[in-house]
Amino acid sequence: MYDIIGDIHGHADELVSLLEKMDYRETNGCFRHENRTAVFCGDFVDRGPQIPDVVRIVKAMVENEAAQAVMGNHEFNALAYHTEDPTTPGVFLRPHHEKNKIQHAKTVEQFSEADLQEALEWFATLPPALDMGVIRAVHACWDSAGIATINDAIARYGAYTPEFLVHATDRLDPLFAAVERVMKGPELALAEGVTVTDKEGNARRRVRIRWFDAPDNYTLNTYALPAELSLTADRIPATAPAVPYPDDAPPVFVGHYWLPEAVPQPLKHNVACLDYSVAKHGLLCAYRFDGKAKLSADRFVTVPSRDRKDVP
Ligand SMILES: [Mn+2]
Repeated sequence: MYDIIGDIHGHADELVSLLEKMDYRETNGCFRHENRTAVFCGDFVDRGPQIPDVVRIVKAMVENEAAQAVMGNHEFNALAYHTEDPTTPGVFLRPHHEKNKIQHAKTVEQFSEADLQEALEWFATLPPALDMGVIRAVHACWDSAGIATINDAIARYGAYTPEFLVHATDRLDPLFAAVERVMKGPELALAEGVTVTDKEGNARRRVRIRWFDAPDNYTLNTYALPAELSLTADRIPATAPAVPYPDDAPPVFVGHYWLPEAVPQPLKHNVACLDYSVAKHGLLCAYRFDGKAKLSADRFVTVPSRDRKDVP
């Protein structure tokens, strides 16, 4: 059976606490459980204080078959950030402008150049999604067409090579849209002049959405994920980029959404997000899958962020 783990973002102490809480033990440099497998939903790097430690722990678990992992948008961004545009020397496929530099700064600071290179090589082996039959895992959105597009490109270019990354960062290329949807999730454009503030303090003109539900029973403020109470309760345009997740499909686990709640619960009976904002005074979160297709709030396990203000 599987223990699925959300965004870690360089919080290695919390990761070790969570693994130990679930009875994983470290032997020969690798955490493992005698009869369970960990599944990581991506976003190992950026933001936190112990990024190389997180990468070392997760990579050892994956390489020793104690865990599986999918790529998060932060690993994808790191690959593009460190890959030069083959046609324009000195220019990188993810531009080195201020916002991107700040988002990735802690990773660059904490790794030696050689260790960063090794980490990037490992990121390039991570699949965009995992389908184990009984469960599925993806960083942001289970978009079957997008996942197929990415897997086809991996087969064609041989992993996330510079050639793959050139196409994946070209806004006019179908691979760009596929990566956006699968690793970053579909987003809904807000009306002219309306913005929301994200966790990094950036004003955004688009919101992340409950892609797994059709928008019919929601209004704009509740269709946003997490809910954005600053938005109006307007109807949602029928063109909203939903990817409704079938009621009879196996449970799918995602990270990515920075959920603020203190008590995790499934987003619906077969969809759960495991990102409870450990990088912003929240929780590191896992789901202990017990074989039941209907997800349940009592299967979540959490560890508070060490920098939580309300915990001594
Ligand atoms: Mn994240």
